[in-house]
Amino acid sequence: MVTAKIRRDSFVQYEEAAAESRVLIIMTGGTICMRRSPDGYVPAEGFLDACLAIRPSFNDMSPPKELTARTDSGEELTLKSLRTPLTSYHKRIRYCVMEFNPLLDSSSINAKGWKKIAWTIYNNYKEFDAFLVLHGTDSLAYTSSALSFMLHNLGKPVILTGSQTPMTELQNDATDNLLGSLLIAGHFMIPEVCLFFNHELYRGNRATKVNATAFAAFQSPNCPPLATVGINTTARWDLITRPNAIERFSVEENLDAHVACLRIFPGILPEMVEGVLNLKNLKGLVLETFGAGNLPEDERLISVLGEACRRGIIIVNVTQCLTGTVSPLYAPGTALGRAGVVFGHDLTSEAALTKLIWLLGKNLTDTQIRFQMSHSLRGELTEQSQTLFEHPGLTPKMESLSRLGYAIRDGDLEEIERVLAAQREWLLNEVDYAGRTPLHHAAMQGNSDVLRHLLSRGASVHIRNRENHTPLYVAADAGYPENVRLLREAGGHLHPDELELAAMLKQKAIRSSTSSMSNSPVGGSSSNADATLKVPDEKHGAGHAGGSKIAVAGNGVGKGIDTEAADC
Ligand code: ASN
Repeated sequence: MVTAKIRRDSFVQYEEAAAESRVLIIMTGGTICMRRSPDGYVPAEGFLDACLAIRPSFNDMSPPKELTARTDSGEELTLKSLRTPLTSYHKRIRYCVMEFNPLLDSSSINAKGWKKIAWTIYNNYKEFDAFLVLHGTDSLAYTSSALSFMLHNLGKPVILTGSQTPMTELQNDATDNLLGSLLIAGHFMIPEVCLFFNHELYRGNRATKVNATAFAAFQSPNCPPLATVGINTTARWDLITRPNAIERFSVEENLDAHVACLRIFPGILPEMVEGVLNLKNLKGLVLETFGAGNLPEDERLISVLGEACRRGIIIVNVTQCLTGTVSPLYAPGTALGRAGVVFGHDLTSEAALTKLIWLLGKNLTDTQIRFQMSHSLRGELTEQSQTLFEHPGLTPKMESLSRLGYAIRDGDLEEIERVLAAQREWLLNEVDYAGRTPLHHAAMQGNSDVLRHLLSRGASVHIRNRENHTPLYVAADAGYPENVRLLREAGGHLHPDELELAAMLKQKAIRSSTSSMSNSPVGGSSSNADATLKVPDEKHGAGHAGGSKIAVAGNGVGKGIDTEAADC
């Protein structure tokens, strides 16, 4: 009896101790939130209460908590949050929904809407572990492509999803799409802009809508899914790209939408193409050609295109086919290349168009834009020489991970490189029994070269260990200022909860140092109260200068966290 009670109690404790990840759901509109009306489906407000609160898989019925979030313009909102039941990864996901006003059918979204989403993510980057963007399916692949370029040095998951039928309908795909993306966002550190649909997670700039009515509405024709949700969720860590510059997350919002897209068809006349190329202020054109990059053999057509290239219009050749790449395989394609048209390899039209809009906004020279258009910047195209890495025959993960652990401890950069060789960067996101990644280990030791090296290989600064701490907290707690500096430069930040914890530890330390002073015959202070470390204040989001000074003297909790006013 007693043993059973102890077992039950410790099980309850185990369940209660589960970590929570925080996800911000940004609702832009689309079918997922629509309701029937006499005029047909229209977007409707109140998604959290109408669609999520009533479903047990989205609501464990614990009392809703209020979370603070910021709009794209920085205005602070208090939002009701709900929590999922315990997941099979022993976590719960807490989320809230920020609704845009007005909610849009996605056929009306444009660059202004992309900026609004980008700044909403930026302004909430520190408070949430991941972001879900709910969006209509019609232009979903355009928005996910655009965001993949605009979100620079993204270190956290941003997943876009929507549905073909509203969540309020009995038979719908919205529930699965939303739950699947929420589970991936809450558990997997995939620091890319992704599109989730019908159990598959695609790189956002590789996806395209292929079906107007089926639930399997999207495909990623030239790049396998980054993750697949089934009984188990499997991620292709070998394909996932990560920022590898030691720089913070930022938004590149300058977009120049003076672009057009033209589909070549049999019998197209040169004057039609000329008409488009003479549009006022046109700066770029995505040319959807036949097969491997062909168009009708007509000298006038080539000369119209060549003349536009000489005027500085950037013309990008992509294929009308769903799969495959353009290349100078046939004479007309070669002629296009000679005329100055850029080969877009296997870019989707959505990715080509949005990449062009983004590059044109960056104040680059024509040569730079042409070069960048035909090279992969965010994994959006397959450069011809690139071979995709497959890893079925690897040595066991744990063996590599423990070799890496020893190399980090010993500061042996050569061994680290050997273990990470052959593109095994996926190892960087693996965790040990305490949920620590190699970066957590590196943060806890004094050789900052090791930390720098792992960061430059793409290690994420945002993964939390079992105690819910990122490498930055661990470095601060261990007392390594150089590690703290590097991690902050790479975009690491403290969560408001960690600041709260730091404040509580401070109180505890003050109490115990006061009592030890009164007990001490020489009136000393606690042993390592002076070994504090400066961590700039994280409490304020973008655009908030200043902050509080919370000095926490370590007292049995490492050397302590000291947060100090700084503009982050
Ligand atoms: N027209 C809708 C939209 O794109 C289609 C959908 O979401 N399934 O907003």
